[in-house]
Amino acid sequence: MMLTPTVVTEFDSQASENTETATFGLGCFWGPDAAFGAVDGVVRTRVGYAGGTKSDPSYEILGDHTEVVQVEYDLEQLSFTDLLERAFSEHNPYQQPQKRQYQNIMFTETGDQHDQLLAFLNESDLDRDRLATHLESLDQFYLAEAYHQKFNLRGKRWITDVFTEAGYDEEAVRESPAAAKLNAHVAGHDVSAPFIDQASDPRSR
Ligand code: MHO
Repeated sequence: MMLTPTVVTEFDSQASENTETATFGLGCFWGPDAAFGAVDGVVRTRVGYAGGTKSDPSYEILGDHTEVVQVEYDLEQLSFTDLLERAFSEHNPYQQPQKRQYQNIMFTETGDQHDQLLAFLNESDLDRDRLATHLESLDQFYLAEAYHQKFNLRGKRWITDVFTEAGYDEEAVRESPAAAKLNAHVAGHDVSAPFIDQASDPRSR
């Protein structure tokens, strides 16, 4: 299936509405944005800042916040525990980067997520005494600037032109399930979506 404006809008209109969000700090947020976008059952991704006290942080004036990815997932296809497994495979839980900007933090947003986190830690073979990853409850998530969202799509005109033609503005691309899959695909992740086979740069065909 070719990547066309119609394919994109149809894919997006079929996205599950039975979703919840999960938020993780895993270093520079461009990477986990793409890694989680690849996961079946992940409907949307967005990047932002959390974990600090400064109000309205920005990339330039981050204050005490950390870069985070917010993952919106289909509750029929994925559990918070599934995402935790993925998040722990995306970082070294026994080390923290020096910069607060890049801390590894597993946030929980609900009591149920907190219960799943405790169960996950109990059942995993992680050495709790050496665990450096922070466990926090999410206070507030601040969206990052548009130019950080779906960063791997930046400059990929053969993709972004399709969204423009479909009438998407930057915010709509950020919220697009198709864009999350394409962002993961161009970052090199295995993605299953009907338009992915054909989604290659025309210059490399
Ligand atoms: N400035 C670094 C990290 C960016 S990330 C959004 C880089 O260009 O790789 O913090």
